[in-house]
Amino acid sequence: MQKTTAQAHSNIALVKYWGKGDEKLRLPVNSSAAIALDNLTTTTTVEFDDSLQNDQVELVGEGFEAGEVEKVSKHLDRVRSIAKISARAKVISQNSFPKAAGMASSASGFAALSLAAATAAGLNLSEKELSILARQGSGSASRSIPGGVSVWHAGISSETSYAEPIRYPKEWDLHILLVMAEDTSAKKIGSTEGMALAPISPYFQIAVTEAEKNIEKLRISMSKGDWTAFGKVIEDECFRLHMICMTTTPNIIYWRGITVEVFQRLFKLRESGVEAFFTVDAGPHVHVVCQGKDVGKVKSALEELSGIKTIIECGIGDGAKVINNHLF
Ligand code: 2P0
Repeated sequence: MQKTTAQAHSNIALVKYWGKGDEKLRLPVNSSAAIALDNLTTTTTVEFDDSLQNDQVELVGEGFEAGEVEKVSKHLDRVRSIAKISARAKVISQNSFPKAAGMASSASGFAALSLAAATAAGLNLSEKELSILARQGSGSASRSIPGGVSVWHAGISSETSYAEPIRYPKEWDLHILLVMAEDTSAKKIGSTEGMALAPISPYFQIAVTEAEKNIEKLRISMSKGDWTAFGKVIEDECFRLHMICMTTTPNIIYWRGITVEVFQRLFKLRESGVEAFFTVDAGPHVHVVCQGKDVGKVKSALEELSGIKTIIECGIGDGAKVINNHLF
């Protein structure tokens, strides 16, 4: 068994995962689609060692909370079970972005952990098998295995619920601006907890049906190179997710004032012919999806607003990969 290090990127959903049909296997109620973000990366080194009594898990510079260590150990159990080994592991992980900033680290985290642990355990899993494995650690991690632009098929079983890359028009030169809000004061209800409440919404079933339609619309817009239609799907999906959240009990509003101000500024920018689109996950920050040629104009427009902490510019990230630079 060899010490292995893997790297994976976070991803932003264009068609959202928000609800599980099977909690234990992490089977989603609908398919979803996402873009991997090249500047948001997790690097993880894993080594199985027969002399260890317990798994040793560390997140460089930040530390894990107790529940998170347990989740990592449970994920290592999945790998041990496939590889038929019992050795405990040393795991050190590092994010290129601060966890406390409220950006999704579970997607890149479980994707990197899956590849590093599987390889360290002597397994040679296919991309599909790795996506299935990563999904069980954290749903969105399934999409960080292929990277690029990917679709996670909801499936009807563990073996049929995985992500694969889909083609997108390269000439769009897709860029994602992660607009970080200063105001993060909203009550913290994490994604796992928030999505467990989703079926309470009276609109939930309709929303699930809409998500599958939106996957198709997204595919069609990309195959036709129809940027405006692509953007309409992204923004409809943002509202679909937040409509579910706002109509559960308790009602959840992840947005802050600045979140809506960014929407309004992008609407205004559209009047001048610059089409940039927004999407928001379980927090106040906005991901702006735009074409490379428009990055400067979008940034200048957003810089007029107060209440933005910082803007992180990302291109499209590649899939999870093994690298040679170990963290220990
Ligand atoms: C997504 N999110 O599609 C959605 C949209 C956040 C908002 O997937 O419970 O950490 O570990 O499977 O993957 C974040 O939730 O949830 C997420 P679990 P996960 O990206």
